[in-house]
Amino acid sequence: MPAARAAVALLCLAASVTARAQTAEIAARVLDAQGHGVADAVVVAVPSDGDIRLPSRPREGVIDQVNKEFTPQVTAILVGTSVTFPNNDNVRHQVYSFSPAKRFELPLYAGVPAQPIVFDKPGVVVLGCNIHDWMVGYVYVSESPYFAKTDAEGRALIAELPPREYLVRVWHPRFDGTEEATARHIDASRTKHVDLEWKLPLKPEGRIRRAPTSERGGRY
Ligand SMILES: [Cu+2]
Repeated sequence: MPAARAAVALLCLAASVTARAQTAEIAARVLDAQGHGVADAVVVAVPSDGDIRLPSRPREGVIDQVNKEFTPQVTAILVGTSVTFPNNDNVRHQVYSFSPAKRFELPLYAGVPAQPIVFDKPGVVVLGCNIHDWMVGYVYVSESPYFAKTDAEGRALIAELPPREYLVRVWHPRFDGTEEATARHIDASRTKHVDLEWKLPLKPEGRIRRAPTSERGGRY
């Protein structure tokens, strides 16, 4: 019965097109109090019913050390991601964190440490280096697979959201407030595109000054 088979095929095609068309996207914009775009903010959409399905494939990330800085300075990953910390400098680093979401220390090393660090709890992990006090990095460990980091203009896109309800939050290392206070509710089953904008008060940058450079005789 070719006609019946063709009808079934058409139905399947229609169903798959509908399923694909049903995903939504969030175009987020994060601004500071003066209205300038804020880079390195993490926008995360968490299903409101708390039913989070994590992808089963292994997840890997890299946080480099270049010119005695963490690169990138802010990294957003999904919970369960293994991260390696290659050292691209010709000095040794000793990377550590005291954050409750992940306490660890990589003994003084050069090159690529053998063991990656698995970030197995959601939260913010602040990175430091015991040798270079000014080195500060942040790992945002997301409980939800739907997240993105803002670009230099403060824009981030979260695409292919299944049609459900979400709470969308923002985090930034200098945000002067709680992540929970930024939460917005959206219903991705009713719309395909949502524009969200946040204006965040940011604390001034309070970075530790770098040690003298080697040209001036510093031993770092
Ligand atoms: Cu270091």
